[in-house]
Amino acid sequence: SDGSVEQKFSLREVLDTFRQCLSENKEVYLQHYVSGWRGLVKFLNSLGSVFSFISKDAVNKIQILVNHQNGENGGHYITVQSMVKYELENGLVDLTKRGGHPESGCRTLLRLHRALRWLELFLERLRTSNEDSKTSVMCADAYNESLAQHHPWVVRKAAGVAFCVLPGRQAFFEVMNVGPPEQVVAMLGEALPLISEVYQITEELYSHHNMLDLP
Ligand code: 1Q0
Repeated sequence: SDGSVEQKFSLREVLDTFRQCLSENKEVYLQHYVSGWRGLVKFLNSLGSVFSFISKDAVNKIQILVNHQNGENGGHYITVQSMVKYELENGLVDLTKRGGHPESGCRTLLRLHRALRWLELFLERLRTSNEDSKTSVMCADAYNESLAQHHPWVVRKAAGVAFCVLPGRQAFFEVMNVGPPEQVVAMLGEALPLISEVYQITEELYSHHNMLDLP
């Protein structure tokens, strides 16, 4: 390696942050969750300005969570579990309509959580794709199956336009910065169960607290 790799996106790094996300008793560390998203945003930014309306929203949500972590109650924002407990017990979550807590950790994380499902579906498609597969189609299919259900028409339209200018499969694999396609596929095979587990744990927690539709 040539010393410049640190600044570049690396799928391996993102994989590592999602690995670090899970504590021994299967709680999700907020700090690593946020780092994982930072890495993905770095990747998204490298794809060009068409994607900036997406990365801006992601960065905004990341920042809200970081502010909670650095705030005076930051001690409660160590894991997703402790955050949920703290915000619910203290009435810090708008449960049915937007009101006094438009930037709760719970509603903010829920948006990233839904996007994580998109990521899981997209990466699984990439993993099992062949040379002729189109990234735009894989991305759109994954989106329609997940995030799109939570987005209004105008956002779905804009997302559809952005997907059309995604680089092809080979270029995509190259920016992942892992090595030849076989290695990318292997790395995806390793990353997916971790992403999936983080997703499942969060999904169950939110479902348990009836928080899957936070406004
Ligand atoms: C590679 C192409 C990336 C495509 C990302 C798909 C997601 C499209 C989402 C478009 C919507 C963004 C505009 C804002 C929407 C918000 O209204 C919405 C709801 O929030 P709120 O406050 O209004 O209730 N926000 C969201 O739904 C959050 C969306 C976050 C998306 C974060 C995407 C980060 C991108 C990652 C690129 C990953 C590349 C994967 C391959 C790399 C291999 C590991």
